Amino acid sequence: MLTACTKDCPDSCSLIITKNHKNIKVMGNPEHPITKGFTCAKIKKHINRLKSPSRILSPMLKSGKTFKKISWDKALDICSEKISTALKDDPRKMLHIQDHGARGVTKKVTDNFFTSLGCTKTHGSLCDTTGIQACIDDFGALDHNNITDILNSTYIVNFGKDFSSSSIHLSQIIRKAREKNIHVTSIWPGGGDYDKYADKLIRINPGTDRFLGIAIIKCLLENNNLDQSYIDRCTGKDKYFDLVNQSSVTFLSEQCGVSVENIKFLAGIYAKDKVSTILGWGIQRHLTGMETVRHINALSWLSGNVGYTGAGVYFSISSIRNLEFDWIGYKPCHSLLLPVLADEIEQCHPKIKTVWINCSNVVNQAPDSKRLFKTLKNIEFTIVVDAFMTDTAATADLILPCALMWEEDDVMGSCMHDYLQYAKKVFTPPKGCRSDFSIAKELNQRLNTPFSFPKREECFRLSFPELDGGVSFDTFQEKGFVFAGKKEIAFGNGTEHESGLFSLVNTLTSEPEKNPIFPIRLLSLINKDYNHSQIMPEEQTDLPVITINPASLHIKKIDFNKKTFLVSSLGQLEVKTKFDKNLHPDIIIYRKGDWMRYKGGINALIEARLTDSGTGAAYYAQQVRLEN
Ligand SMILES: Nc1nc2c(c(=O)[nH]1)N[C@H]1C(S)=C(S)[C@@H](COP(=O)(O)OP(=O)(O)OC[C@H]3O[C@@H](n4cnc5c(=O)[nH]c(N)nc54)[C@H](O)[C@@H]3O)O[C@H]1N2
Ligand SMILES: Nc1nc2c(c(=O)[nH]1)N[C@H]1C(S)=C(S)[C@@H](COP(=O)(O)OP(=O)(O)OC[C@H]3O[C@@H](n4cnc5c(=O)[nH]c(N)nc54)[C@H](O)[C@@H]3O)O[C@H]1N2
Ligand SMILES: [Mo]
Repeated sequence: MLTACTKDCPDSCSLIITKNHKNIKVMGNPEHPITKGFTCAKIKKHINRLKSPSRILSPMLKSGKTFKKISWDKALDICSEKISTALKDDPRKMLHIQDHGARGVTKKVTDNFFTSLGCTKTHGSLCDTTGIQACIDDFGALDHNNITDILNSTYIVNFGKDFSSSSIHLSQIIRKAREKNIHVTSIWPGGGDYDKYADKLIRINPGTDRFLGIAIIKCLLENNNLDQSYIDRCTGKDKYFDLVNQSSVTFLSEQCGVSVENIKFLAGIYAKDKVSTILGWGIQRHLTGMETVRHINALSWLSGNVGYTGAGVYFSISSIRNLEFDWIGYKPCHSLLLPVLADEIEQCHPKIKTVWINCSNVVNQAPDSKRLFKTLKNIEFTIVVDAFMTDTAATADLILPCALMWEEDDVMGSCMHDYLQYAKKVFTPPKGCRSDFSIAKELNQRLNTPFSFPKREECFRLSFPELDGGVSFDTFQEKGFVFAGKKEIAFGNGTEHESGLFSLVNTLTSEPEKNPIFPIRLLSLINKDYNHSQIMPEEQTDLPVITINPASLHIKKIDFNKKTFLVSSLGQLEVKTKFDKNLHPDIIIYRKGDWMRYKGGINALIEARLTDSGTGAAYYAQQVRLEN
């Protein structure tokens, strides 16, 4: 059966599921030009997730220290009573949190239902808003060339994208590019599978790519290799070139830890090649994440490597840009900043009394998990819609068990390519589990609000765009995917600012002083095998693992035969240690996603701090040490 993946991942694959007796097989759809017939590790694991013995199969109401099963009727009565009380009093006393546990049109409609109630929502994100803001400031919009246009470049420069971990379909494009003799240089702090997808690796001090960006510009300028036609189409030139002139290449090289030789090498590429510049999302999870993305955008623009085939910067695109949502309407609402949620809830006026959380394991995935856990626990009534007893579900007064991917129909786009996918329901949800959409719909009936819930298929039809060639919704549904892109090349006629000009960044923030108490930078990165925290409890039997360079001076006194603890200003976690001599000696890598309930949960050690965009979480600014 044809379906698709709705997980929070740029690849947004079209899939084929076959059932042969008890044997279920998931394959990538060979017809889909990006999926190309193969899938990733996390998709294969999803089948087990659907059948997991840990899955919650009935609504559960908190009773003393445990939960007791209750009927859906009773559960929905409680929800409507709690919510209508809050709404009558002041709708802002109810908080709705929804992230991207699963994506799609029905999730967006569900989200909008809560907005329509006038309740408090969240803004900012745990993911990508820092980089998005940088791109909007520079280019006036978030956009990039069609992803396969990378194959028309003559060189690829990759700032911190671990292709095979976060996007194996992009790694396939990179592999194809290398077969065409397009070379790749990756700039990274060490670790991961970068060596498999690069001709040259350049190790950088974590969080310092902004210095590298401006150092390359300095070399280009000295050799008269900037593109005058691009310089002419910029705003903010005086301040930017002041920054360029202020520091020497030697100083900038020291700041980022990249040799002058390698800086000149990169300048040579930007001078002579048609460059595709790829920006991983890790670079924007440092305190100066926005500035970093802006400096790399400036490098691409000023060297003339944006706006035509083979040349462009790739951060991301909006996954809903090819869907129509005008029919949904938009209502401004009171909202709290997600990356610093505990603070925001505690300081909120009016005081939050009821919370509804769906598609999010916010306690586990947002920073300062222990504090957020307590904050949510202290709220009068918390409702969590999830399929598992996550760190977030454990704060609930009422848990509603949800249907998961492939147990409901949905339609979704991608934040990397311009295809829409139809995710067809393949399995009946277990008795007792319901989709977010149907839960919200029933709640709406009980609350008797003016919000009108179209039928599921009606939502899809209303969101389906008018396409060149007139492909109908029915054809799309039958084929499982459709191309909905509007143009191949981004910024071909200048930027999307009204002036058409590129806006140059005007700051270069210094690095903070070294921290003698916590000398190691903690990079808490995604896990190849799972989407974020979507790991089943039965798989979480071992201690969390960290990776460090065996030559790091910071571990000289550690006896790895004894218990080892990762320590930050917020607490400690017992860990197992692996070694990787390619890692920057001042970093530790932790593959995030395991839960506090099972001796994991790295966000309990990470302080809630905002990046320079004011909307993103600066996870990778966290300093730590190891102890016995
Ligand atoms: N398997 C799997 N795939 C996923 C996800 C998942 O959970 N699991 N999640 C999806 C989602 S929502 C997202 S947002 C993406 C995230 O995808 P990515 O952005 O590709 O991955 P991250 O691991 O978050 O980013 C960290 C990368 O940035 C690099 N890095 C960190 N700091 C620096 C720095 O200062 N400079 C440079 N040059 N590099 C640096 C690290 O080496 C690391 O490889 O992945 C998506 N794909
Ligand atoms: N330390 C650190 N933390 C990070 C990051 C990092 O790099 N470092 N990266 C961040 C990034 S990029 C992201 S995108 C966020 C992700 O943060 P979250 O979106 O909170 O991530 P998930 O762990 O995928 O949690 C989603 C939850 O939704 C549930 N779920 C799945 N499908 C459905 C459904 O259909 N309905 C309902 N109601 N629930 C469903 C899952 O069981 C799961 O518990 O985390 C961020 N957290
Ligand atoms: Mo993300």
